[in-house]
Amino acid sequence: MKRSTSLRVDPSHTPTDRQTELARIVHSTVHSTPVWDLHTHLYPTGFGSPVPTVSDSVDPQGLSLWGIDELLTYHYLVAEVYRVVPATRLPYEQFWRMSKSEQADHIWKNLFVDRTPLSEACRGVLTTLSLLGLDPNERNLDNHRKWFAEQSLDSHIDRVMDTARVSRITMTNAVFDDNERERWLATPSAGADARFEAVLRFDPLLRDWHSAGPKLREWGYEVDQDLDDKTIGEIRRFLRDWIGRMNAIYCAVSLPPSFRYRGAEDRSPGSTVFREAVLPTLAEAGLPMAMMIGSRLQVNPSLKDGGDTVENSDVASVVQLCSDFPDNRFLCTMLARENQHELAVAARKFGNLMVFGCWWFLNNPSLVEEITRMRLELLGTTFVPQHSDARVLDQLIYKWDHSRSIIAKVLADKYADVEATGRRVSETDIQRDVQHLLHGAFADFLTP
Ligand code: RAT
Ligand code: ZN
Repeated sequence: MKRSTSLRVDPSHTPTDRQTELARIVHSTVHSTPVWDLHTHLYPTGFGSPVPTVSDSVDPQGLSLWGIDELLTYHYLVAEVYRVVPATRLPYEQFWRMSKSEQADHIWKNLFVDRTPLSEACRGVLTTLSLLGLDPNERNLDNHRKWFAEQSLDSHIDRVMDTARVSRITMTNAVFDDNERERWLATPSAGADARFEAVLRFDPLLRDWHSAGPKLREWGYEVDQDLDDKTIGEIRRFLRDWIGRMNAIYCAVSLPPSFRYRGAEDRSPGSTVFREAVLPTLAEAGLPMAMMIGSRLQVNPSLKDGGDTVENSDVASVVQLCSDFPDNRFLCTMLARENQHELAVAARKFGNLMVFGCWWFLNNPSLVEEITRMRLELLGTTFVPQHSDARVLDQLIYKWDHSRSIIAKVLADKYADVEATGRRVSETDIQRDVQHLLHGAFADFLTP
């Protein structure tokens, strides 16, 4: 049988005209297709903002972060500036006593002016400024500050979502955080913004029942430390109340590398709460459970949010949960590079497992490329390639711009491989696949 050879990969690696054309279509489709960002730490205006502007009132404890000073004091950059100006020269307590603007000036000078901003977190600030029409070559922050102060948060949210082509932002709503919980109670409509969706996050419930229990009691739930039937019922009521109050689209926890789930005999408090209270409540509500596994907290507490690290986790526990709870759906991301292959293989075995994102220390171009390529090879388009984890609104711009370029690069290679077999890939095929990766896989998993 005669086969077309025109699309076979050129051994000299010079792309054929068709490969160049394919890459062009894929890049433009990936960059223009709206994405549903399934995990961020962003908030609508209803949660207040500490960022001063000419039009918004300042709420010093407000949760909605944006603007140049917040971009530069992102915890990824605080950790990086301590690589070049160590604590022996600037003690941590002194840094934390500085105003936000002084911290930002310190980071700008040391990472962006005195050195080439090569790291991914530094490059992200440059991309963000550039795509907002600001000059990334400024020696000081005066002009950037002036520009941000002239914006209003509400319209800036629209501008950023438009620039990043983010159609929906998923929040992380930590019910054990007093500042956040009290805002939901005081202003039940705080989360009511069509651009945002809520997620009920309750790490202490699974990580530290001994501190979570007394909190629940304080909030009016009749729980006992020893997890009797009545206590399980009360934890379920607590979850139902907060799912309803937030109108949460899923529930989430971050779990340590040491997290293990060993089935029905596993009587540890965390596993008992998970098995008997959390998962039945979620199955009943029809909501997925997101597990972000692998961050070891506070190995250097002086860095605050930047003080956590990564360690290998246990994919077997995820497999056990997916197998033991077929009526539950699990979203899962893991922090260690070493866990990625095993997790993708687990997703081949369980339809109730959706792998998502290249989380935190994995959100670097080299690792996003490797992980996305491997996932496409094992899972086709049945995974969510990325989430932003943005803590500062403007970060949506760079996190999505950088991730989209890599997703497009990997997809273009994969389409070329498909075409090398003689099978044609149409523009409609590409649009359907990209829409699925950036929106549909998650949306379908929410409402199967
Ligand atoms: O990526 C981050 O900013 C981390 O500090 C965490 O917030 C992590 O993403 C989490 O959700 O726990
Ligand atoms: Zn996060």
